[in-house]
Amino acid sequence: MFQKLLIANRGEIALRILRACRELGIKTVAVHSTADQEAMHVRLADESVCIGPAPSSQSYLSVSNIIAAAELTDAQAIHPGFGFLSENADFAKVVTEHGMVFVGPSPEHIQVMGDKVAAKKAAIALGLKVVPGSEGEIENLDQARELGRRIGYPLLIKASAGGGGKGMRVCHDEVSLESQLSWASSEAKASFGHDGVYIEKFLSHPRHVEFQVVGDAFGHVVCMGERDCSLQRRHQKVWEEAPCIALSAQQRDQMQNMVIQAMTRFGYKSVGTLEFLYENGEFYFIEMNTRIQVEHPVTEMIFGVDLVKTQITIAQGFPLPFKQEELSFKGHAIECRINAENPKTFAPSPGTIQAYSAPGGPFVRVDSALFSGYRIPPYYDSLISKLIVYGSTRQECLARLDRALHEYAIDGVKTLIPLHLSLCQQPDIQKGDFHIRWLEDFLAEQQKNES
Ligand code: MV4
Repeated sequence: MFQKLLIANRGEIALRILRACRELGIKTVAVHSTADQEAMHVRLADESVCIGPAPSSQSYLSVSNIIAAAELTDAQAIHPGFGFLSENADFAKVVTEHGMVFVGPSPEHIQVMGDKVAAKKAAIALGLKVVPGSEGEIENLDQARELGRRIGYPLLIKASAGGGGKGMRVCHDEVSLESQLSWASSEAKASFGHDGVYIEKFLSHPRHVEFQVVGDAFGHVVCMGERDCSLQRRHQKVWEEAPCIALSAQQRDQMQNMVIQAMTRFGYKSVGTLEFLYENGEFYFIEMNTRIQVEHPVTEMIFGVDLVKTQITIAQGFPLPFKQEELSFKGHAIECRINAENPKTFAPSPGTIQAYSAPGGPFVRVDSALFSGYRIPPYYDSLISKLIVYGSTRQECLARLDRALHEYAIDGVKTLIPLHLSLCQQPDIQKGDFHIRWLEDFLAEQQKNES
């Protein structure tokens, strides 16, 4: 059992972890930059340590400062949250080498899934279907040409070191293949310091569907269904749902069994998410995230499971507290990401919260570290709150979401609340009829109508 855990993060996820620890009887250490002196996670933790100046490179990303803070406070474990050091295999290794527990998977599992080509190869070896494409990195133009003739255009060129959409390039015909390849390769070199690229068949209007898995140290793996995260802008998710209404119970069952089998073979331990593109009734694995994700609450709501507590107890060496047969979901949940941003331009809007009043009532959850008078620093991610709403049906969930958004008052900064309110009114959203391009198309259409 851990007596004390250090939270190597900030904002709402630091609070989320802190709450899980409190319920488990684990003392918490918050770390913070000088810009976060007044932050809620610092106030609520049992202890706190300042780990450096405002820029995250010198604080939340500083491995040595975080390790020093953990040693200073005698923490036995470090929870990385998401972002920052959460998918840094070296950090996970260093934590272990200092005799502490990293609350996450092994460095080896993080490493494999962090390299997109290695991840795809691993997925194939584990029996998952992937998007047709090159087996590894592209060696030369002839190889790319041959692939294009075999699988057909359009193609998508992706950076092996990429992820999150950086260094991707669509290629519509063989004529432009050479130039697109060199574009993608230089972009990859510039962004990631590695110019390797691989090629896939380009799927034009898929949904982004991701499956939540949890594995323990005893070789048991469970799957808690899926989330539909298609509504995103520039690879930033904006709205997430569980379940994905496009799936039949049979399809879900089949996919769950596939990912359970794959992750059991992989020996995966901790929470994780397998991302798929879903088009024309088929799933194609694209990436795996080896961390707790921003949108985990929608799964918690429909399964009635605390994923963060489960993640921590597994890291402590306890077995999974449930079998797959004991898991089932009910109803529907939606999460809206509320960023401190202009809802039309998405320009960041840091500043002071002049007045704050969160929505309430049945089946409404707000994961946020905001309070009245809080100053949102300009240094970090603009996510300031997640509004998560549950309904026994999707329709009820949407009506509740709309009323909760109307209740939510955040004065002093611009937020995405007006965007979410308008999304609630869109017929496509009400029908659940969308894909990964939908939101950007909608925003472009809105702009056109305004000018
Ligand atoms: C794709 C794709 C279409 N076809 N792969 C975006 C980032 C990375 N996670 C993979 N991504 C995509 N891969 C093929 N073969 C479209 C995307 C994509 C996307 C994927 C998930 C969620 C949002 C997206 C937005 C644009 C493009």
